[in-house]
Amino acid sequence: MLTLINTNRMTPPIAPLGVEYVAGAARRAGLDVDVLDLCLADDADVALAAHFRDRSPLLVGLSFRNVDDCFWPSAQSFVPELRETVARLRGLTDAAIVLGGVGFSIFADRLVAEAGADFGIRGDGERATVALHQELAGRRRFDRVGGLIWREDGRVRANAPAWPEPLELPTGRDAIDNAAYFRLGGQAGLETKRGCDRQCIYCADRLAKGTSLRVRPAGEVADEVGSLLAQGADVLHLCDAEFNVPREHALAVCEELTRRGLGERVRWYTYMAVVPFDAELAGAMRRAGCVGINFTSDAASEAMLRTYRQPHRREDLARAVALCREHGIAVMLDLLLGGPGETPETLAESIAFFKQVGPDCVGAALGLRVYPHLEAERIIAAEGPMETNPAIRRKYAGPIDLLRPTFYISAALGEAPARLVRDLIAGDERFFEPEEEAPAGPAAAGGAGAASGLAGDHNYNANAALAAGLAAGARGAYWDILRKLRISNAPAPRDD
Ligand code: B12
Repeated sequence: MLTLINTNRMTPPIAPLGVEYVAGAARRAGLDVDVLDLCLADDADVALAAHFRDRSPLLVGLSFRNVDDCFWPSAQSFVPELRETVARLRGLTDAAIVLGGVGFSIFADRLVAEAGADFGIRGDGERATVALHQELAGRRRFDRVGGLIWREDGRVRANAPAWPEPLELPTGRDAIDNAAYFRLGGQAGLETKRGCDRQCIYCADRLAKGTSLRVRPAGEVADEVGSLLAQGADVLHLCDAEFNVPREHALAVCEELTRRGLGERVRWYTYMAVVPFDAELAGAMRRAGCVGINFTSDAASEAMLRTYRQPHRREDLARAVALCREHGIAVMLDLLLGGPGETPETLAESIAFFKQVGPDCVGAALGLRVYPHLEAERIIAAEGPMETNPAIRRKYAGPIDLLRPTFYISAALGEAPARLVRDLIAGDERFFEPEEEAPAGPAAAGGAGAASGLAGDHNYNANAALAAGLAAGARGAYWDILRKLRISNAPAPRDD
């Protein structure tokens, strides 16, 4: 028997897609699976106690999606909560405890010990969880479980990450309450593939999903859209890192959705790379139901695009926005400001260009979340010890610990970089602006457990404006809901 627990209680609630795929695969393999969804529980402790009162599973799996909210200066970490949940579970069950999830996989080597779990699975959970359950019930040959991290003879052992190919996932979507998530969170997620072969220096996707592109058959994706529709979820958000990588797969998925008439029955949003994108793909996406694209655009300064290792140039950005306009697709551009080498001049160049190309909105994120094992970490480390690097922003003292929210904002932007960015945005309503640090300094910024309530930014963690929009019936990608709220001038709390 297996119990899977969703530990992500962030609001607005996002359905635990990983839990659903793992539960579906485990049931298909014949396991008796319970799902305990702490996000939908009023009181997590009460729900945990009630669940284990009359159940004794062999294995309990905890899904850990967000290590933190990835936003400076909010910088809220969820590791303490995870640690507490594991400790509480120890008092409720003798079952072995395994951790998994995208956030877990980024820091897999640290988190098993840090949270006090028995096992962790880095990468895909579908086959590995079933394999671990089998080994626990049988010969305990843990070296046969993909992605497993465990302790043996006093040392930590780790198998290669679980990134199996070909990718084949359950499509029934019946392990969690998708209707409730749709009502409360305004969208349903699904994946068309896993992995990304881009070289972006800051992106943690390669740590969790690998760099090989593992695509799902288009028919399988369409079956899954059908399952979600049957539950009333007709607004979707793809959970691929970049839908258009590889382009031919994106096209095949769109053609299959259109062929089945699903394009007229669902609306969907996606993340995309700026290239490859062309009229054929834009048209196919629109026919298949796509209504909004959030581009990983990063910058318009050629120097910064090169630093981030983006393959697109600024002209590609302008073309991407124009294509969206021509095909009736809403467009959000993400700016990643403050990376290594950013200066007031490159900042001004990017912001001016983003204004000029005419997107529906722009997410002006300031500060790179520094992750271990990525190129950005190496570049930053080459500047000297991070402890004394003035570009490092954090809310903790002592040695650098990348498991705790640690950000980089180029020192060339001075003492008040968010002010600089906001001055350059100059009140352009299409921009989600970065928040300024509290005047008392980093230690006080945001406060413990602080989250965003401002209509001005796009931190979706406890975002009050977004919550109000969803409660009023808004559906869609959060940036699209927030921008429409601004356009309609709905009352949105703003205390900046
Ligand atoms: C799409 C997406 C979004 C969409 C979600 C849309 C939707 N309806 O689902 C939106 C835009 C809403 C969003 C919001 C946020 N996101 Co987001 N998002 C993603 C993205 C691209 C996909 C997530 C996903 O569903 N993946 C597909 C599922 C199936 O994969 P999975 O969860 O990893 O599950 C697999 C394995 O991990 C494992 N597994 C999962 N659970 C378990 C459990 C056990 C026991 C085991 C063994 C295995 C296991 O098996 C699963 C199947 O193989 C990821 C990056 C990525 N590629 O995953 C970022 C990502 C998860 N998001 C991230 C962040 C920071 C956020 C926000 C906090 C941003 C913010 N401040 O507003 C919010 C949080 C919202 C919330 N309430 O939780 C970060 C987290 C990084 C970190 N430091 O923790 C990521 C990793 C992006 C990044 N690289 O920075 N997000």
